[in-house]
Amino acid sequence: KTILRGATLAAAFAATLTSAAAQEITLRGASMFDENHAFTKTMERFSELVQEKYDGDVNFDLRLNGELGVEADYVTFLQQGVAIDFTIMAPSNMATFAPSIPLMDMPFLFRDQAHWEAVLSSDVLQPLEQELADKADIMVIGYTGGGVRNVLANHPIHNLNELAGFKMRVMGAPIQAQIFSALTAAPSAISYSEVYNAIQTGVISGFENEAASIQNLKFYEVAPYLTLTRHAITVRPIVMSGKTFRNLPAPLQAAVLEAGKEAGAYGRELESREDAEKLQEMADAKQLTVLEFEDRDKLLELVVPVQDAYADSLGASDLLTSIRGM
Ligand code: X1X
Repeated sequence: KTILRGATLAAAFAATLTSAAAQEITLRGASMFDENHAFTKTMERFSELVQEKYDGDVNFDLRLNGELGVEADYVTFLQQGVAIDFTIMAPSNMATFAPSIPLMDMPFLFRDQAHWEAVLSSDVLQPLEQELADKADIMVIGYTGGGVRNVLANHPIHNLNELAGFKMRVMGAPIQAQIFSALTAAPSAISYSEVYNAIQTGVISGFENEAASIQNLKFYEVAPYLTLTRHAITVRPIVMSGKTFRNLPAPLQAAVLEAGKEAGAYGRELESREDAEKLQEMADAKQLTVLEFEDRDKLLELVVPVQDAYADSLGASDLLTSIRGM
């Protein structure tokens, strides 16, 4: 007999399927991308690692290509404990449930790759994870990411003057819009699934993203100019619904936690290494024109007061100081 967990949506979209007779468990994951994207490969690695570490039967059902929606949908599913059990997602897409979590992927947080890796290998982000667990019942089981986010536009942008008034899409967390407003751009929060069409129809002139996703979803077709603002190195938690986790046998919980950490390290190495390669591939294929940005130091000056005010409003000034000091 198959038992479908969860609330209303569960009848149609069961997440963890437990066959009482066979004690067989299926964990469902979701990716907005195809099998070539680092997120998908990291979730596949996570599945393999869990199966290696756990003695019992556990199956994985990974849905690709946005079949189950985009991250803004995934966060609701995870919070409600329906449709999916785990995924990888941007903290800034979880802001509705946990206002502090976007601090970990706000633009200009990290000086460089070494700083980013030091933060992600430490437990400094634990207070933010705790808020996500308490308010959304979503657990961070590892950290991947490592893509560098740049501005992508349907026209060339070289400097601050040309960034002024740039109609761009940003992720849903208010801090994202605040930062790009401070840079004098004109940001608006638009669903990721609408970005391609919004650029094509002229509603916006571009957005900001990392190479892996620009290539995977072919955003260069509508926005072929990439300006190297290098404003963020991505932090992408591997997350699991608390409702799923609590239903797992203890040895499987242990396997999930270990596998999450290891898959995260795998994904960070993979996406960081592939980031420059993918940019080069798109440039070589003449899909993208890559432009230097002339005023990057000025960007930093404009942004720091916004970061400080945001951290202050969350009561997280000490945390921000700790991150900056690493
Ligand atoms: O901008 C977004 O919403 C997305 O950009 C990339 O595809 C990824 O970083 C993804 O996590 C999401 O944030």
